[in-house]
Amino acid sequence: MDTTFRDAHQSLLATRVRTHDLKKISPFVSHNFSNLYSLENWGGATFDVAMRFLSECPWKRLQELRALIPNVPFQMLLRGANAVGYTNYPDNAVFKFCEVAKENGMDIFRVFDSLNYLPNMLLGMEAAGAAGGVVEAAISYTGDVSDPMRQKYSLDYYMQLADELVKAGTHILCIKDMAGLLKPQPSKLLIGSLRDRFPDLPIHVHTHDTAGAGVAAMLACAEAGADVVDVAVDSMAGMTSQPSMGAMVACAKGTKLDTGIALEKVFDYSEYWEVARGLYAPFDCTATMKSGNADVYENEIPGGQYTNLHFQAHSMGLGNKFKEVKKAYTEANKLLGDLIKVTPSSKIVGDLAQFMVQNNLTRAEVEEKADELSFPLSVVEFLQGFIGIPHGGFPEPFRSKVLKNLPRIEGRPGASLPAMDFKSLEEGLRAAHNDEITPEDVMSAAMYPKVFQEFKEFTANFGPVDCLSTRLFLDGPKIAEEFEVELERGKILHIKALALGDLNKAGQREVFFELNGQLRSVLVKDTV
Ligand code: 3PY
Ligand code: ZN
Repeated sequence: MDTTFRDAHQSLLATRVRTHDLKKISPFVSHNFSNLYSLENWGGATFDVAMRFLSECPWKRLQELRALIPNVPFQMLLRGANAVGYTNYPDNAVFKFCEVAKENGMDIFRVFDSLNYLPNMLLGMEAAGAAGGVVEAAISYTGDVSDPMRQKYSLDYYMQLADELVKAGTHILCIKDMAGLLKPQPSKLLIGSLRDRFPDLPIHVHTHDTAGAGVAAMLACAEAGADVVDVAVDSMAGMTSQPSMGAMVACAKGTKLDTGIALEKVFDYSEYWEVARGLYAPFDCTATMKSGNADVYENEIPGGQYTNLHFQAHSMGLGNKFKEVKKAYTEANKLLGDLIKVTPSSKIVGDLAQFMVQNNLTRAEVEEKADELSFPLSVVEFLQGFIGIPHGGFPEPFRSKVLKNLPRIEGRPGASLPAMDFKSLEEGLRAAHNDEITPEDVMSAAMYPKVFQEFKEFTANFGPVDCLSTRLFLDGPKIAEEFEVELERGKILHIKALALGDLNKAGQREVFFELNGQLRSVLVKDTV
């Protein structure tokens, strides 16, 4: 599977790649990579980021890519009962979300839960299956199955969970190694055991290359019987992203694992992404992060979060604090009982780690003063049971000391949430936006009410900015620059930026430009 359109840029470029740049390379993907198992191009953080930071509609992205790539299965990441959000939604919202995603062209739903909490996973699997999607249940991997000292997440733990998911009827079984912890030895052990237990079940493995052992691990997985492994095109691979497609294709060439993919095509694909990636330089983790790091085997920070934490530490001028944050992350994880760490449980561990660094607290101090400290809300809600129950239960006496008399949720959180009323949601949206509201819009509002509202207001104000090239979108035109904007096929605006007026009392400037040869001007708020 090629993750370039989703996880690779989520992990390297803060999820900022725009539909504009995905569309440009889509015909090439369609013509040259038709024997990919699938193309991961949706879900995870892309849904939120598309609206929040790119001011574009995630559904339109899916529709446009589907039209350009009709011949490769599309794959998305569904956070189980959290759908594409950060907390549990009512069950009917998850079901409806999958239904609309399937109608818009999604094929394969990789379903995981951030605690591997089975009831949450089953809910997501049912929703994807009821929508007619291919269900890929994903076990999030942590620890090291080849290390006899790491007993909490042992081979037996994974085999038992796999039994449950197979019993529940998953079409495909995925091992989701979100932090890149699978070395060749545990890969052989885990995938080999799954292969023996389920000879006919398709097995798919996901990893990140944070330590630099990704290609070796994926080769070991393939040799042990995995059917599909995840890679990203070379110029979008490595470090916290997936291992390199070119390296995998080359290593498998001429062996029984030969992919049949032409390396020259991978090089051309990579060349496109090398240039496109340059457009996103302000968001590129390589601005500060220069190499992979094997310390991930200790802190177990997922790929996307690793770059996020690194970026945060550096942007606060605390570059040297990153090491401290990583150490605190390891300690925070132990405090919380050694969790599976992936969105959103990874954010909870990260929040606790930052709290410890900011307040200069050790693990022993946090444990001792737990009843006096004012913990981040995410930590408190986790202990209340808002995202489910972790393997082995909640850590005691830590939980009781933090929660005191706060209520605790028993069992699956979504089961006690009232169903979402889509009809009244739609009516409210129609009234608020004086606009045609689609079933896709209703789902965007169901997932992210405030973000959707701001996205609609932005679009009403500024028009469809997804038509702009990425440089124009991020930087704006230079004075005297001429450019074209294609609103729809054949409907092209020719624009020339002419001059900027003085700042007025309202903080605005008059912007002069030519539009299809006519002189025009608009007042624009100067936010710089
Ligand atoms: C996400 O949930 O977005 C992830 O990529 C988890 O690995
Ligand atoms: Zn991932």
